[in-house]
Amino acid sequence: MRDMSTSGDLDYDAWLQESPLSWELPPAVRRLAVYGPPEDPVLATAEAEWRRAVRAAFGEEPARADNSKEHAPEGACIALGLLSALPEGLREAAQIALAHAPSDEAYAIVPVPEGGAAVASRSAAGVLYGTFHLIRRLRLGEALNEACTSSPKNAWRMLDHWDNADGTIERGYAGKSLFFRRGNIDFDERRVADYARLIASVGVNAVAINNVNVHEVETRFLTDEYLPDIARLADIFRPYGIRIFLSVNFASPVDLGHLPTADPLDERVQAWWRAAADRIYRHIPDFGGFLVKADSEFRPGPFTYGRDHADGANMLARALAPHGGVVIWRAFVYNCLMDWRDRRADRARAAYDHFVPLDGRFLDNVLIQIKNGPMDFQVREPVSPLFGGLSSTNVMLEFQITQEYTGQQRHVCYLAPMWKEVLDFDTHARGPGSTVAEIASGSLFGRPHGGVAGVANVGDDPNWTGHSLAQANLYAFGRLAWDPSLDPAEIAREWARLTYGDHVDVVRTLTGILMASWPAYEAYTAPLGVGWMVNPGHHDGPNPEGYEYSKWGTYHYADWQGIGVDRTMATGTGYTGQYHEPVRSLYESLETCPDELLLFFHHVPYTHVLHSGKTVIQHIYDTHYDGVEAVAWMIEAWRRLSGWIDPVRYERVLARLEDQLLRATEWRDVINTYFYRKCGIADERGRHIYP
Ligand code: GCV
Repeated sequence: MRDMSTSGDLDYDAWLQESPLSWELPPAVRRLAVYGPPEDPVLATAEAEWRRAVRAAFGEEPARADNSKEHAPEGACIALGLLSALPEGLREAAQIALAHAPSDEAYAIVPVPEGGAAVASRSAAGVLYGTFHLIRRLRLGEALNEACTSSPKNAWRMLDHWDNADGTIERGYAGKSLFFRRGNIDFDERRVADYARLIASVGVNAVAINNVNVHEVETRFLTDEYLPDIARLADIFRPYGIRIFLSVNFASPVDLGHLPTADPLDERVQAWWRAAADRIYRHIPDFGGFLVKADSEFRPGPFTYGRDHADGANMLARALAPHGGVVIWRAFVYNCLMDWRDRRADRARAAYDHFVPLDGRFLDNVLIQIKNGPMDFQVREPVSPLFGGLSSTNVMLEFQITQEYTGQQRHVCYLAPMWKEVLDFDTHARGPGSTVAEIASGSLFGRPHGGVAGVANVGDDPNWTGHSLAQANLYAFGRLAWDPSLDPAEIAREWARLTYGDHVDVVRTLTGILMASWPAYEAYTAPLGVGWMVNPGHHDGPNPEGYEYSKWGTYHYADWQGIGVDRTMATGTGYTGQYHEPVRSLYESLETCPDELLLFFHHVPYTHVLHSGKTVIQHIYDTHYDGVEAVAWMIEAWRRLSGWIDPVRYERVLARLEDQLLRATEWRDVINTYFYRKCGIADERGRHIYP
């Protein structure tokens, strides 16, 4: 493979840029002491990463400082080490700093008495995360020795790849798979290792390598034919503290094992899965476990045998338990053969209706993975009521980093502000403060497992993510999964500084574009929470009735008088009843329902007046013009950076933004015309809406 990091394409290094720094090499950085078993691969990665960062920044590597356990290092230095291996003087300070850190992956940075800083953790992975934090500080010109402790809020911080064995990626917008080609596990080791370091640098510790839609070839990943190669992938991820998962086909005992059934209560089936798990762990001793999409969108599952999701998940969990593995079972279960004529049927209700009755029945090594909203990663949805609906079950929050419904990486759409709203959302499940962040992590209900997963947005494009600015989403995902209290604008600033350097206008402009991008995308696409106005299949571009009369349960019911789905308990599908009070009443009432979700919860006339004071129809017209103007502003702002950004990245982003303007204009005109034709109400500002 082309060595991209030295070919002038700075996008390849993403937020781990290697340009020289303009300031003097600080004395402490000249020396490095490492404490812990030299054979530990993760500790070795921490050391290698620090050396690499110092060499890139200052042109020379640190010398080895004395690392005897007997006494603290003499003189200023950087120290990296396991708490148990640190010398007395450093250990005490680090011990105090880590005393209340709940996770073994937590790290502390403490000053070294004679100058410099020590990164310490109870685990090698923690040392690695702390080292990457120190590298951030180094690149940002911040004090290295400022004391801090950081503990991940979520035990699992996971990326789900929807990669297929043939090399395609379902909903992928950045090229082909990093792991598979032409039906084989076939990868560029260097590229996978570079990916591992990128995601480890933001705290990711698990990767599911294949699509939840498991086809024929991927079903065979559980066999000796494929496992040796999968083990080679695991070997690359391991030194970065990352465990791998496989998505599995629930019908594998039939498809692979030639059993007559995949019934989870059948002993032959149970034995088959036990043998499969034993085989996997022989190849990959730290294998994470299975990710399962069952009884969803035509995937096989326990329903075929009259069993439920708890029966299915627990059977797999029992097979993995002796090895310390977990089952991540998806809650994305709904009837995808619905009848649009039935206004009482509601896909939004499905996950809650299926899983709440099973609460308490899942084993401790099962996590139910729940999409952030009740539908499917739309630009605006309410939070799934399953958060707070389940209290005796481990859950995991699923975001979609890949921009299926949010611009397919042709539009810039920085998703961290949306994710932050989800994480901060108060479900009131245990009274005020019962946020999704507290639930997903497991803390609110005292669950043994929890986490956040994101559907990966990367492929083999030279810049990883197709749109260079979509790298910010990958970065922000990791940062928020580690610490949901972070501010998305701050993350954007940090990403911009690390990725594009510290020029004040560059940072301000990039942060401004990112922060404006989700609101802009929402403004020129599907209004007021209604969603789904996309072309069926590929989900790109405007098509207001693309999903209206389909079987997928995705309707907006626009007619000549009004639009929206009545999901109230009083007159609609009753979906609002799945929330705890006071959220339930907030959404139930037209008076209190927030504008941005109005059409998700209510069917209203176009003349309905929003809290903003505008009618629904005028809001639709105005936001569609505003959204396009926001993109025009982004282009202007970006152009002003010409000369301040290297030409490759500058032109690449400019081309995407210019294309986005055309696409946004298309959205505006199709949507505005659609509604104008429906209701015949003119734009009060007299702009040209195509008849
Ligand atoms: C992987 C949506 C997407 C599918 C995806 C599915 C899921 O329906 O369009 O591509 O399948 O969600 O999350 O399972």
